[in-house]
Parts: sequence; structure tokens; C-alpha cells
Amino acid sequence: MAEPTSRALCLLPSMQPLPSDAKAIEEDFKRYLDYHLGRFLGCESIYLWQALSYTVRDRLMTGWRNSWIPWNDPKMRRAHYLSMEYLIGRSLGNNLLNSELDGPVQEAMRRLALEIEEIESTEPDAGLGNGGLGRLAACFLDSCATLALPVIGYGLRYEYGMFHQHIENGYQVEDPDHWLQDGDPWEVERPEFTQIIRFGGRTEHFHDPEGHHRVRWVDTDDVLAVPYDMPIPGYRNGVVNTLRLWAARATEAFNLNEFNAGDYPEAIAAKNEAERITMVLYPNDVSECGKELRLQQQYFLASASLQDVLRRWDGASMEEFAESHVFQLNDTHPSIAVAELMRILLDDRRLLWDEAWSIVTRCMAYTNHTLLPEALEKWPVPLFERLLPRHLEIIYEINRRFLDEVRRRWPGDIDRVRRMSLIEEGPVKMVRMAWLAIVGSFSVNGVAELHSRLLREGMFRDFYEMWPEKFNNKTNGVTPRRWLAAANPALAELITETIGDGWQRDLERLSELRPMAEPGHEAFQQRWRDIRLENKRRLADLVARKTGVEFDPHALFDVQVKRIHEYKRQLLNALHIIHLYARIKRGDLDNWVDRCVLIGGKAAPGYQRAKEIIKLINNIAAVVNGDPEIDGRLKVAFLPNYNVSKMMRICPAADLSEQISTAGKEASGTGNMKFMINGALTIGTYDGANIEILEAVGEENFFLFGLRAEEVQAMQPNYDPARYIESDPDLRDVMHLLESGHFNPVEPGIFDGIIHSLRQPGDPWMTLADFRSYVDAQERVALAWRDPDRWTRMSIINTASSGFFSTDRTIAEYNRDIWKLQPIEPATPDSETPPAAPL
Ligand code: 26Q
Repeated sequence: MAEPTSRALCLLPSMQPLPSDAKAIEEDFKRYLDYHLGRFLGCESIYLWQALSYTVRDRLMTGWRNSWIPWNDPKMRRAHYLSMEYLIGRSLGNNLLNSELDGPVQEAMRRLALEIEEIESTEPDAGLGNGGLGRLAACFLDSCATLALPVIGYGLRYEYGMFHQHIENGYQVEDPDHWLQDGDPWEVERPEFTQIIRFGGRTEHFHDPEGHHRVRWVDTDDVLAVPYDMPIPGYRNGVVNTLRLWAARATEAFNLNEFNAGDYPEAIAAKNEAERITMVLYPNDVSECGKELRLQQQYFLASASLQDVLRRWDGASMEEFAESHVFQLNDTHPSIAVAELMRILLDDRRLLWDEAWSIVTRCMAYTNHTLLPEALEKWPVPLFERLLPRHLEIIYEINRRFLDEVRRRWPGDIDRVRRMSLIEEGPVKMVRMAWLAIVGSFSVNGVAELHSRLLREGMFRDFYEMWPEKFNNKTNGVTPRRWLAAANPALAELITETIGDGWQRDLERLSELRPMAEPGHEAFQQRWRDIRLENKRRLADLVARKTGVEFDPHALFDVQVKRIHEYKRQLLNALHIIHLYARIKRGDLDNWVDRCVLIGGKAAPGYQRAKEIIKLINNIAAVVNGDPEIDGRLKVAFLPNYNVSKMMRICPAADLSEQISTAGKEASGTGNMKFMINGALTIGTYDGANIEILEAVGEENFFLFGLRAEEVQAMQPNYDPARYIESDPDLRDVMHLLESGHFNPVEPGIFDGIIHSLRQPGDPWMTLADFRSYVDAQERVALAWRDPDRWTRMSIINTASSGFFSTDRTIAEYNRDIWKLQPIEPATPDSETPPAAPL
């Protein structure tokens, strides 16, 4: 629904920034509290957080407006990031930091005798994502704004985000995350840009007056998409970009039909039918096959976003549209956008097929995030036919023309045609979404060097042979604003004192810290250690509060936090813990190092094996922590409800970062980067971005172990776990403890499934093949830890070598190779502002 044109044409008056001194902030904050929220200074801190957030949001508004004014120039090239997930976490602290309001706000809160940290910690995490892919999208937005790139994020405003996890009797229990319960002060509802999204119905084919074949999509069930905007401030550059999240709402007509039929309760109940579309985030981080609601969500995002973009496009020809618009698809989840843009161009804009296809394939770019073939998204054709009949026709036509091209290029190669078809044959035909994304895009990228190479050589080989020029790599990163400046303020301050300001926007400058690792800088090294020790105290407090397990901050903090997955091999970590326990029990304490092992992460609610792994870790923790003979030499804790705000407390305090996936399975990993930037050392396999971390930091500052991806592949067919158990006494002892029920004395048999999976020759994760190498690498860790000077030196070198892993670098590469955008100049308050409508 377009806003009235009279509005669009009126001059946008210039807007003066609000005063940002401590006094003005204090006054505004009080005004929000007293006059807007109707609360007072002694109220619950959730209201203090709301009042402060409004106060800060007000101060982002001038930058926000000044940053969308350039969007009125139809020639300005712009990018659209389409993602089903944005794992934002908390916003207040980050927005304060980026907008440089942290100083004045601290002062204002001090005057009111309020604790800013406590206020910040009442903010609920915006958990609109599962893990790596969603957090990457959030880091990307921060970097786009910091680089002043005209990029808008499009996503869904889930009423319920990622579930909360708590532990009962060692098992994960899920609680709904109603994060919007108390309202979100960061969002601005823009009902004036509501879009209509259609589902179901049928198609009618006809010929237009010029004799062209045309299609009408009719008798649809319609749902409204209402946009909510969140401001995304760049780092101290006056730019504020937009994250636009769509919420589903029932149409008036939807209810009216029922009203006329006289059934009021039915009419109101029918609202749910529409509004369920954005009710909840799917908590799986591998594809969940065939769920109708999930496909509805995906189409809802793609359609609302594309319609919004076309509403804004009053530029002349659709031909020019392709020159100024690019859409980055975050995995295949929004890839129905390929068919939806075709539909809009063909049916609404009346273009011919070749014109439309040429535009689509110049606009779309696709990022893949997985190497597991079983995780590639597929949708049953019958479901598609029912939900999106017009899109299925379009996909069939794309496929027909595409396969003609394949046959021309490889005559007689029917097996190739079968492999490359967008439709997988079988008892139930399936639409292959990754193939649709590849065929419809001009760029296809993986997220680390190894991942991109394995895509070209493996899953996407046929397509690489056909279009080698489409394929490229964009190694992931993390934003140093949240993951160093905000998460680790003490270390950030030491860094600034040492190398000056500016690293926050140019992370390669951290390399200037390298000399500080050498002899002669003992004072710096001591401060480095002191800061890390204090961070460890803070983490130990959190662990004690949430688990009751006491960590000694002087022990080695050994941390693995990430989604629970067999390929990520939390089990390998568990086997090592059992091994250490066995060593203590038999008095093998040579070169012993006291360790605190922290594990955290959520299991998809339907992933039984992942849930058993959580239970196993908790049972091991109970035995180890409860055994007086262990006597503090080893502590184990499973931290419940791992999320973004917990990671901000964890990564500045970890000594050892566990990145131990089966080689060739983890596309990139990004937690590995958060740890490295903060000075943790990595124990890791030759997988994903670990390889690039290893190259940046040097082998002598990284604990590498395990089979390479090629070796995993080669060994897979004759993998024989029994051989490893027989030939390795340590592994034998570990398996014996596990199998004797030592960790489940009153729950017989509960770990049989896990044990069987480890012993099974078909174990795709080959956990036991890497056991010896892992234990040996852990020995090298202990040896390094026993020499504090050496460890500190390695820690400093890790931080100093982490410059490459900033999303500023990642985004600069996306821009250089794919988006090709010019940085915007935000309009200044006194510059002539052209006629403008809000974004
Ligand atoms: C798909 C269909 C239906 C339901 C759910 C899904 C779904 C949802 C989320 C599938 C996958 C995901 C998330 C994947 C993910 O987080 N991948 C990770 O992406 C990171 C960023 O690139 C990488 O660093 C990790 O290696 C990769 O595992």
C-alpha cells in the first residue's frame, strides 16, 4: 500500500539533533519515565531500560532520517539483505557505543545513582535467529552502517524468538521466548507501508491484446505484512541504517466475510490463521523438511520485501532497476524471491520472459552456509502447488529453459540433467531450493576458503562447471564493536592506550600490538593477564549463579559454546573430560593443569541425539564435580540458555576455544573468531575458518589436531572405530567408564544410543578417529599453560592477528565483488533536503 503521493512530495524539513550532554539526557530520561511510562525512579529496572532506550532512540532519529534521504535518488545503487534470521541480542549498550552516547549516559546515570550495567542487563535478547547464520546477519548490518553502505536488512518480526533453555535432571527443557511481551522500544511501526501477501488460489492463463501469453493468480487467501523498523547506527559516523522486520496481520476482508456470515467468534479466531505466520522462529539450524508454515514464512518475507522495494522504485524502466538493485540471499531460506521477482515482473509489470529473467539474474546473489548435503532445502511439489501455484509454474519454466541449456552444452548426458534439475524425481517430487538460488543468481559464495572450495568440488560441482565465474568466497567475520569494544571494555581500553583509537573501524591495526608480546613489555603483559583474570572472575560469577559450579579464575578456562550438533562434536570434548577424570582417579598427575570446562548450547527440540549429548555432559559434570578425589583439579559446567548476551560475557574470559568439528563439515564458524579477537587460544581441526585463523596466527600459536577433510573422505568407507579402541589404552578406559554406567548409575541404558553411534563403523563424524590426536593436542595446551609468560605471549599474538576477521573486511569484499555500492553521505541538518518520503 503506497502512502498518498501528496505526502511523498512535501518537503522534508531539516531536523536538528537533540542535545546529547549528560544533563539533557538525564532530563529526557526522567521525562520518559514520569510522563510517558508513568513510572518513577525506584521502579523495576525494565522501565528504566525502556526510558533510557527511548532517550537514546530519539538521538538516533536525525541520523536515521539523514541516512535515508539518499535513497530517494533512484540512481543510487543499493543492496537488500534478505534473511530469515537476525540474532541481534541486546541493543542498548551497542547503540550507546556506536552513537558515542556512552559517556554522557554513564554520567547521567551516575547523577541519578543508577547502575547502567544493571539497566542494560534487563534488556531481553532479541533472539530472532538460531546461531551462526543469524548472528552473521546482525554483524553484517553493523558493518554496513559503519562503512556507510546503503544496505537495508529485511527479516521477520517473530513474536516468539529462539526458545529459552533450562535444565531439569540434566535434560534440556524449552520455554517459549515471548521477547515482545513488554514492547520493544527500538522498533518503529510503519503501517503506511503495509503489503498484501497472497497464498493459495489458482492460475488463469490468457492472451493479452498484443497476443502475449499471460497469467492471472486468483482466488487467493491474503495476509497483510506490516513493517517494523529498527535503527542500525554505524560506528560514530552519523549513519543509521534500517532493519525492516515484517509482521503478519489479518486483512479486513479476511474478517468481513465471516462477519457477514454472522459468526463473530469465527471471524476473530480467523485472525490467528493469518497471524501465525510470524508467530515463531523455527528452532532448527538444519532444514526441517516439508513444514507448510515454514514455506509460508519464507514466501512472506520474500514477497513483502520485494513489493516494498518495487514500491520505492518509481525510477523509469525496469531495465534500470537491475542496475541499482541487488538482493543478497542469506542461504536458500529466502530463495523463493527468485520466482517471486519473476512473477512480479511477468504478471504485474507485464515484461516478457527474457526481459524479466535478465533482470532477476542480474539482481540476485546467494550465500551458502552448509556442507551437509542432507541440510539442503527441498520442498514437496504438492505443497508448492497448493501454497504457491503460480510460483511452481514459474519454477517449471525456469527449469525447462535451464535444462535445455544443459542439454545443449552436454548432449546425451542424461545423468547430469537429472542431477541438475530443479525438480528432484522420486515418489514425491521435490523442488531443490539451492539449485533455484544458483540458477537465479549472478553470484554464489561460500563463507570460508575451504567451504567455498568444497562447494566447487563437491555439492555444486556441476554448476561450477557450467558457470565458474559465478562462484566466489567471502570468509565470515564478526563485528569488533560488539565483540571487542562492548564485550571487553577493559581490554579495549588497554588496546586504545597502547595503539591509539581507530582499531574499532580498522581492525588490522591490532597488528600493532604484536611487539607487546615480546620481552621488554612485561608491564603490558601483566595488565593483559590482570584484565583477563578479572573477566574470568565475572564469568565464574555467572557460572556459579546459573549452575552452582564454582570455577577458580586461576584455572584454565576451556570453553565450547555453540549449537549442539553431532558434527560439532561436543562428544569428543566429553570424551576428553572423561579421560582427564580417569587420569586423576588413577593418580596420573604428571604436568597436571587445573581446568574448568564450560559447555553451552541449545539442541533443536526434535534432535534427540543432541539432547542426549546435553544429558551426558550434565551427568559427567555431576560425577566430576561431586567427587572429592577430584578436589578442584577439574570442574565441568553446562551453562544453560547460551545466547548472544552470554557470549559477550564468555568470550572475553575464555583461555581455550574449542573448534573441533569433523573436518569438512563446519562451513566457517564465527564463535572461533570472537574468542580469538579476545585473546583466547584455539584448539581446532583443519576446518572452516579455523584454517584461516591458523594461517593468520601461525602454527605455533594454535593447537591443531585431527584428520583433514580429504582424509575424512578417504577413510570414511573403511572407518573402523573398534581398531582405535583396541589400540589406545586411554580411549579404552574412557569407553569402559562410559559403558559401565559410571555416569548413569541410576539411569541404566540412557547413553546406549550415544555409545552405539561412537562405535558404529558408519559414524559419519568419525569421533574416535580423532581422539588420540585431540588428547595429544590437549597435552600441548597444558604444557603451554604451565608457562604463563608463554601463554600470555600467545594470547596477545592471537588478538594482534585477528584483524582479518572483522565483518568490515567481509562486507568490504561483498561490496567490491558483488554489491558495488558507493558509501552514502548522510544529509547534514543544514544541507538542502530534497523532497523526500521516509524509507
Ligand atoms: C531451514 C529450513 C527449515 C527450518 C530451518 C532451516 C534452517 C535454519 C537455520 C537451516 C539452517 C539454519 C542455520 C544455519 C547456520 O547457522 N549455519 C552456520 O552459518 C554460519 C555463518 O555462515 C557458519 O559460520 C557456520 O559454520 C554454519 O553452520
